[in-house]
Amino acid sequence: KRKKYLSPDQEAEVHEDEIVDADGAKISSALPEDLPHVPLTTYTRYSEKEMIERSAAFYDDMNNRRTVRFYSSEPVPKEVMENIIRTAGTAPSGAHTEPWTYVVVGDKDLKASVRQLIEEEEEINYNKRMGVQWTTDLMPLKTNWVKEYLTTAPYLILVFKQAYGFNPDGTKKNHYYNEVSVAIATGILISAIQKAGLVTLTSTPLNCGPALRTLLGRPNNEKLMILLPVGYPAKDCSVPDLARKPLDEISVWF
Ligand code: IYR
Repeated sequence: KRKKYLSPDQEAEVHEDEIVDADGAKISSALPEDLPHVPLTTYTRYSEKEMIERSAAFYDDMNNRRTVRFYSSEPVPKEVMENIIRTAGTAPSGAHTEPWTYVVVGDKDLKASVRQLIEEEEEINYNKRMGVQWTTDLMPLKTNWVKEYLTTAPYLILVFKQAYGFNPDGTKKNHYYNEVSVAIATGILISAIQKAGLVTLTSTPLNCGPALRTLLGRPNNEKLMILLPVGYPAKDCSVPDLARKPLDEISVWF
């Protein structure tokens, strides 16, 4: 019986090369223990001039992003949606667990079911659950419980976090930092939508998670984080006239 030190303050016991916890249960690494490390071949170094141009151009593109609540029903190529989801899947995640499931709904009837479920719940949210302060704060944005975009937008993306996963042997797999990993991935998803020339809305349907999970047949380890309609803006689309904080208000430099 010998002890294996995993980190200075954490120890586990090793029996015949198996790591076991205090109760004798086997602990297996989610990634292969002999995972090879290979040279970084995907990095591109740019000149300072190129870096300044590229970062300024990307800022410009991202600064033109607006949250959109009015959508055209014009269809979007499925291949674009696939690329957007692939891009979100490039996000970093705790111990490379990739704790996300993107449920992409293009089916008309299913979008109608999602809309019905959310509007029923949101009416209660606006009238009872959110309270006067919250609904007053939202008044300038002119939002309410009627969510036409849920049926007009060609696609809805429902982002689920996987609170935990499963190893091939059926044991539970820890998903470290799953919430922040999914938040990072959603930021990349929004950027990909902008880059593709489409618009979206980061909506957070309150109290709808479990019912939507059931409707979409997702398992218990998944929790709805955010719902994004994706498409082109409606011809007469308007947005609130908001400004963003300048650099010196969002940063401190030493
Ligand atoms: N989820 C509701 C309410 C809502 C909440 C916030 I904070 C907003 O910035 C906008 C809306 C809705 O989708 O209407």
